[in-house]
Amino acid sequence: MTFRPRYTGLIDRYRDRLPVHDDTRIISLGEGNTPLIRLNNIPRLIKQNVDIYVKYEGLNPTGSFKDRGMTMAVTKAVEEGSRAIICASTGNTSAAAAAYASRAGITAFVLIPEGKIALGKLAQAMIHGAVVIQIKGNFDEGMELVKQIGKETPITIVNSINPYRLQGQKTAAFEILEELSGAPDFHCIPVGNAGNITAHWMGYKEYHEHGIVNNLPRMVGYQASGAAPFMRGKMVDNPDTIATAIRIGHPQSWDKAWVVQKESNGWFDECTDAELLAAQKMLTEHEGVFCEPASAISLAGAMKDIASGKIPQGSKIVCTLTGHGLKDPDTAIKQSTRGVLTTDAKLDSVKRAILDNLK
Ligand code: AN7
Repeated sequence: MTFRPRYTGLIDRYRDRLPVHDDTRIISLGEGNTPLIRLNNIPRLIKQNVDIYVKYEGLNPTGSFKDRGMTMAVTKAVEEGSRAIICASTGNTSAAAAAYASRAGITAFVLIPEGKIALGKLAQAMIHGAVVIQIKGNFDEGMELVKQIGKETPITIVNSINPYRLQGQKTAAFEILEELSGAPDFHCIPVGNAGNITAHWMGYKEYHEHGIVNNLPRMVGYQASGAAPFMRGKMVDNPDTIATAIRIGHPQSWDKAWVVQKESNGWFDECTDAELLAAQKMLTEHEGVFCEPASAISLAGAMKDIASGKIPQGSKIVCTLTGHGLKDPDTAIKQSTRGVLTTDAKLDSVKRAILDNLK
């Protein structure tokens, strides 16, 4: 019997494509290597002849794709002698920053918008011991404050304006290319600050330029209608959506994402909260995959663009599911149709509950 070496995280796996040295102390929690799941039921349900895969990034150590960038950003912060990191966050970045900071033995300061962060993410930042600063403002205002603090103090910013973040995140594209032995026709992805769409395109192009694959996907970025600066063609000052992760009106990678759109011959589109919630539910009920509301916008958008013919029949599509559904238990419980049945602890009562609910 032969044993494969233990998976120790994406920096170790893609060491020669990432900015690390042989003696760099790697701060890792075993991130990356997430499943690419082929949807078996949804294409049939929507009566479309397409091949859809979901890249389930919610299975990273802190439950979102942010871990890919955070392992790199915190590794470099520690290498450069930093003792503290800071970020503004709609939730997932703060959870990842908090976890990787405790792994490294440094301090994380996180600025979050008061009342607009999903419960699981807040719990993560708190339990990992981050200094959680709730501001009476939105993500965009928090981001401006963090940039000021970055100028005035030696604290390292770990938002995606930190270039190491995108380096780590590009590895998601490597994994997809390896698993599919080439690029999908379309890559559909939620867009908030637009760091992730930018990082994926970097990863796709890198393998293409090195001749590892010979095709590239068209990148399609989706935003929530109430927070869709790429659709409006300008910044949005009061973004709002139930998908709090992407409640962002001033994307930090604005210029970079427009380049991605042009180079990949892709496009941006928007979905309503009702559409993204419906997609979240469809994935849970028909595929057994639980992602958070913001993540489901990739599938919601893809389904719209398939229905309209913008994504043609026969296409191979990858949708990134950026975060785990457990991040936002409140929305999940509100979305559940069946609810919970309460009965006496008696055989008859339980039997009746079962018989009444047989499919
Ligand atoms: C689940 O945590 O910006 O377009 O502060 O948590 O790279 O910003 C989160 C973003 C998509 C958007 N899906 O990615 C934060 C934060 C989920 C997210 C996005 C986020 P970008």
